[in-house]
Amino acid sequence: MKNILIVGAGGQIGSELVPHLQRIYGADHVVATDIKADTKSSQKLAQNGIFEELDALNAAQFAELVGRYRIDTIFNLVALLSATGEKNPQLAWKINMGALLNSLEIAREHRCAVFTPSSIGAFGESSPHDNTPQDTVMRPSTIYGVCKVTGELLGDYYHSRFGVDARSVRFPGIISNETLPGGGTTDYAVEIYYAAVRGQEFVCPIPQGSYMDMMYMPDALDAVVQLMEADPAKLVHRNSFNITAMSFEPSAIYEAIRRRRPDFKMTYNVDPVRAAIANSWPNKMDDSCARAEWGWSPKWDLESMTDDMLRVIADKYSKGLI
Ligand code: AKB
Repeated sequence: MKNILIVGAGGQIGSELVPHLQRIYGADHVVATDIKADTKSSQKLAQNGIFEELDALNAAQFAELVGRYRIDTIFNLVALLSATGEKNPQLAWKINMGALLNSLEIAREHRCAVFTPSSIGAFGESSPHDNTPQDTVMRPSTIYGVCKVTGELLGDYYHSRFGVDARSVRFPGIISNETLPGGGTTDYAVEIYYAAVRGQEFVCPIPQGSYMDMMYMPDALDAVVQLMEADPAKLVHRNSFNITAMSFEPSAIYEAIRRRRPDFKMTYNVDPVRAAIANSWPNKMDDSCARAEWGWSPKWDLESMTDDMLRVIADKYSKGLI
């Protein structure tokens, strides 16, 4: 990777992936783009490096930027997440598939590599829920999942048909302290830390006992770079690799926080849409193919992540930054 373009850079993953890539490849080699230039995260990206306003559905503008900056690697992070997608499935399809198709087509024309995340959301009720295999039944019940499975197939198609170096991981819920996620089913595992630091009771929308795979952002960032730098000859799979760092259900994260903040309180007000989505997803994926093919090995678990999340968020809170 020499010159990198990130579409949808202002979101939860992009706002941390951009500085991570800048540290490794140099700020002059990373172009962050987002549909809105006036959000807090876009303004921060613009202050710290190259930023361009880009609607990923505008193929001509997208291609012009790829040509102008001599881009060789595209990171497509544009997506409506699982719960938001259910509110407007047609829009979710238009945005999620439109951004991906443009990324792959422009990559074909300009000979770029492409990273685009898939998700645990690509699985469904009929997939095995425990130790969900890399290759198994994938019949998701959400439009988000339908887009993810289609995207995985498209990535492999562009690779076999046109030689586009398309790679992807199935991300679990990503937990981070820079930019909040929005509209996902796993968002509760981020929001709970903010409530704990603010001294508020947390009302959990996910039912007790509903296990999902999760990962702390530093591991997610390492995964992306490690996969994109992996020797292609060693990749049996491409789109997309199961990766996970931990699996827990709401009472486990609540207890982890309570061990550090004994006064913290959580109650449940289950959101039926999110609950149904969570229950259709894996409890825990088998990520042995990622470990074998490109050395995936997460560093953070629930305990170390909880220490770090509470420390970082409390520090921002004490400085009035959140
Ligand atoms: C969501 O909850 O929709 C996302 C995901 C797991 O893909 N965080």
